[in-house]
Amino acid sequence: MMRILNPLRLVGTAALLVLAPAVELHAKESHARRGADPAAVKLILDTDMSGDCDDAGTLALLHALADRGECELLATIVNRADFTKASAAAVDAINTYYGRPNIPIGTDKVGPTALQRTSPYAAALRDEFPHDIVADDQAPDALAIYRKILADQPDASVTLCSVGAFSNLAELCRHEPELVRAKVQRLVVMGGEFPDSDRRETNVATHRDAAHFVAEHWPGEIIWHGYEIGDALITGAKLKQTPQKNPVRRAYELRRYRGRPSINGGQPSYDQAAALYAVRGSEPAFWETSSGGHVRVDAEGRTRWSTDPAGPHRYVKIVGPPQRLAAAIEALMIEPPAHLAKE
Ligand SMILES: [Ca+2]
Repeated sequence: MMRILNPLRLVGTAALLVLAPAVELHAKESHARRGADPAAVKLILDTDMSGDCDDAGTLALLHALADRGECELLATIVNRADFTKASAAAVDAINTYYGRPNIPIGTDKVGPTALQRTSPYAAALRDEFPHDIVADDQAPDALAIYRKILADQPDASVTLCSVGAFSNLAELCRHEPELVRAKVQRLVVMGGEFPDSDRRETNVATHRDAAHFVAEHWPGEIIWHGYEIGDALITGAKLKQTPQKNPVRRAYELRRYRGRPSINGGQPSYDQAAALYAVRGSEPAFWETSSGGHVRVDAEGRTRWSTDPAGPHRYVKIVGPPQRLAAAIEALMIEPPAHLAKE
């Protein structure tokens, strides 16, 4: 599978880092469980921890990858804060369960413009599990956290993974384009549907203007994971094997999918797919990544793909049976936190 390159970023020393071969991503897997790996992917997750519980499953997956030394969670940023104002608390509860209670958390203050709702699980995670962060509207600002975290990192070293609305990314892109250009190696987003779509995918439609702005102005590479990827990946039922004190399990108990709790049979893994790709890259066993192009967001919130070899965008397709990829994702979602295994 070809390595994804963005010509916009092939400048100065950054080019050497961007050109690191994809095979190195696989080498990281052989380093699994050796502890902190200096080559770990430096990751910031931007999540709408409120509606679908795949955000909770995604954070579980990322903590498992962090436990394996494959990634370092620099920050967990919240977008699309819900009416319970408990999204940051839900994130903090999961981070705390996995032994990382001090990962910086920021929340969006320039939020979505549509499809607001009340989370079926965020308030429960806030009320039932240890955490120490305040309500979403009182929590640190997402843009301030982005500024601080990115400024502290080496050039071209940070991967961003967005699995919700584009609100924070648009603010970052609007106010700090040079910081993004300098520090961000890659942006992986869950959003849209590819190559063609006749419907409005939620992450795009929730804040259409933000998604449009990011698609037009993001100063670097974007890998798009469309709706159709995660829709084929059913996970979550095996969370029943994890302890009751696992807040991710609780989220899957409370969020309903097709008239039943998500934990009873699982539900799609839109966000886990993007996060796995963000950390491990385009593993040939699982992914095919398109050639370059442009994603455009139309006035209705639909995504449109156009091929352009010099374009900064690519989209992803699943290779092989989705069940195989789903099994790999679910295994990471239920992996016991390393700090508890030592007890
Ligand atoms: Ca999400």
